[in-house]
Amino acid sequence: MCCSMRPTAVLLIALIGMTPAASAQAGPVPVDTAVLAFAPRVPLPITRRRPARVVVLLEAEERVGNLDAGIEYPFWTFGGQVPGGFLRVRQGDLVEFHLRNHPANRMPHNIDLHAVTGPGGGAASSLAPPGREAVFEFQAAAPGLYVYHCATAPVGMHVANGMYGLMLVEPPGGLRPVNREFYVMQGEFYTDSVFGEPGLRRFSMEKALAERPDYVVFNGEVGALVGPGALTARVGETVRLFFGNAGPNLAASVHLTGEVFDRVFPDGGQTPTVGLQTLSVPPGGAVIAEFAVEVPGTYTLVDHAIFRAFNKGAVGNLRVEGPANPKIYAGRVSEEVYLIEGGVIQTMPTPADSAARALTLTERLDRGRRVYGRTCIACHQANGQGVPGTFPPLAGSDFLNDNPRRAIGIVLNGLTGPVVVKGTTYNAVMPALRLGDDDIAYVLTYVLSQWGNSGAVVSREEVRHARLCPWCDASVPMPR
Ligand code: HEC
Ligand SMILES: [Cu+2]
Repeated sequence: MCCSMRPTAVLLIALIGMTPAASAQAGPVPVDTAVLAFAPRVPLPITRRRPARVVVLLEAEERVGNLDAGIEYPFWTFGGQVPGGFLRVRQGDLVEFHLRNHPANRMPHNIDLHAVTGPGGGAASSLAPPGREAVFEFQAAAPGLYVYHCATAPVGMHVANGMYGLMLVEPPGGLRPVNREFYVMQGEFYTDSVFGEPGLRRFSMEKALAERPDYVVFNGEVGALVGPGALTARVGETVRLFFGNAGPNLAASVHLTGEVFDRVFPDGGQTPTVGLQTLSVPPGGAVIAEFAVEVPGTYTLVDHAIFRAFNKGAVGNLRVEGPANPKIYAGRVSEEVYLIEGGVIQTMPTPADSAARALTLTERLDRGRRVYGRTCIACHQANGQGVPGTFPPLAGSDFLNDNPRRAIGIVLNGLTGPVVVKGTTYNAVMPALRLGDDDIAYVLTYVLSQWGNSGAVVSREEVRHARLCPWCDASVPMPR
């Protein structure tokens, strides 16, 4: 639920007045129009050199959006996106905060800003039922980077559904200039299904209580910072990352592969630490990390609690372009992005799931492409070309095309021991994959339709048959 929908959605912050001390020096009251930027964007630095009254309009909006391709979730948001708009003010500003609750919403909402000194961070003063607006004022007294979030009961559910964002209070002199600034926020999603299952998902209280998210993502969506969403910079530039962790449960271990964070302000505070590798960011915490990029290539931002990265979504990319820098790094420059592997790898198959409606061949191929993209691609690669010596190719595989039904057993039960594909012997392990009958039929039909393969079609009946009667085909191993 990110940048694609409303990349530059803008909320107004108007300067409508000045503190007495400021207006003494001021002349005519300046009218400033600033924006609450949406991730990964950050509002421009404050150039004002004195405090002001800043009016903020932020609207709570409940809306269905994408948690991943083909996977929807009923998000609750600040400003229509997850994370909510990034608010940037200056130390000493008086913030007049208007929280609106969209009339089409069903829930009351409020806001707790960690930058606020006062009860509940503003929560009690800002509670608004659908169709109402609450207004309160506070002084941005202490510089730093702060999380804000909804704090309406059940609090955890409002946070888990996406109601959070970051607020930066700049010190009077501003932050030191950099070339790029990015806004990234980590959050968990607890659903009524498993990672990668298409459809409209719902919040699972059971999993939230058990602290077992299906998704851990950056900026509200699997892949928000991958491919066209990747962060970009050029060799020689300096980058500042504003990283927040919404939780609601898990501490983040923020790491950027191939980079050292030069200057870090732990918990968004005032004293920098130099030369860090992995940043601990608690739920409800944030960090400012600055670094120079010296070598071109694709860098990967992860939660280094690594299953969250490769299997639950917490991966993003920073693409650095520019001339090579052999003094610092002389190896091959990687252009490859890390791929999400998903959570379906298991040792034992589960019973068939049955999605009823018969799909057209085009629909089945489309489903198959998705299953491939979240399951097989991690090993067999984007165009089925495999990895020499490790993962056999599916593209033009004589082994596959000679006996497509044998492949059903391979996906169901895994494969180990020597296998000859296009004249080369592979001897590795493919784990059994926890996929339903339909998905296995779709993915094999898809694979067989691609990359010079035979075009054979695999039906769910054949898959069911193979599952129920694995010994019917001697090439399929017996289940344990
Ligand atoms: C974790 C890595 C991994 C994943 C994920 C994976 N495979 Fe494999 N696959 C392998 C390995 C390794 C082999 C070779 C096993 C051996 O040497 O016995 C293999 C072999 C095969 C073969 C037979 C050899 C060939 O090239 O024709 C087929 C067919 C196949 N996989 C299909 C799939 C499909 C379809 C998926 C997704 C639903 C999938 N695999 C997911 C690792 C994987
Ligand atoms: Cu709320």
